[in-house]
Amino acid sequence: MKATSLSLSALLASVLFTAPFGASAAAPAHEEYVAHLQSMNHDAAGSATTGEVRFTINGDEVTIDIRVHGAPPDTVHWQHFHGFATGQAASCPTAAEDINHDGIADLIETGKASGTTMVPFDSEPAAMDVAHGTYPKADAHGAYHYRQTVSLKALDAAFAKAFPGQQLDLDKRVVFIHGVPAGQALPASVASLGSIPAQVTLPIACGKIERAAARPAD
Ligand SMILES: [Cu+2]
Repeated sequence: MKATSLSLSALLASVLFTAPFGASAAAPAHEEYVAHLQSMNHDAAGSATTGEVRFTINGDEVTIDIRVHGAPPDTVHWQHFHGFATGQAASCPTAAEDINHDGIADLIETGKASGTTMVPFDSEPAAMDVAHGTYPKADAHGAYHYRQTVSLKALDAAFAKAFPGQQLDLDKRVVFIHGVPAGQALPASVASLGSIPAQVTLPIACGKIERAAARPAD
């Protein structure tokens, strides 16, 4: 009787100790990336926008979590990652990007350092419809919290279709937050994309995406 219960507990112990290792060998990838948002163009925006972006990849799921503070209040904020479709790593713009010296680094001027608009953080990132997406709106205090979980496979496929031969390569991208109120006066020299008002595309914060130490899964 005693021998049986001992061998049973030995068996249980061996199952308990080996199972987690066996499970983790077969477990899907877990990766985290983070970007700390620094304000841009704060004189034109009338506020200093800061925040944090976190990407958590668990197998086929990628969760994008964006917390923003100090943005122009009661305003919709376009947000995307920008980058180069050439393999070059993007960086956040500096004062040197204000090519026409109007005191503002507009969206077009940021292209040299940060590349082009790539993936929108709207209600449907994998649809990659930058100009027609539904983006978050800051509250009366200029804060918002955006969180979306999307299929990594779907996002990869949409990205490869839009940028042939390129991969998401998060650690080569930067996150941009855009937008000041529609009625806000901006110099005529502030350029935008096509017919989209400069108030919509004005960059107000940027953060470089970096690989972060993965937190243990719960
Ligand atoms: Cu953008």
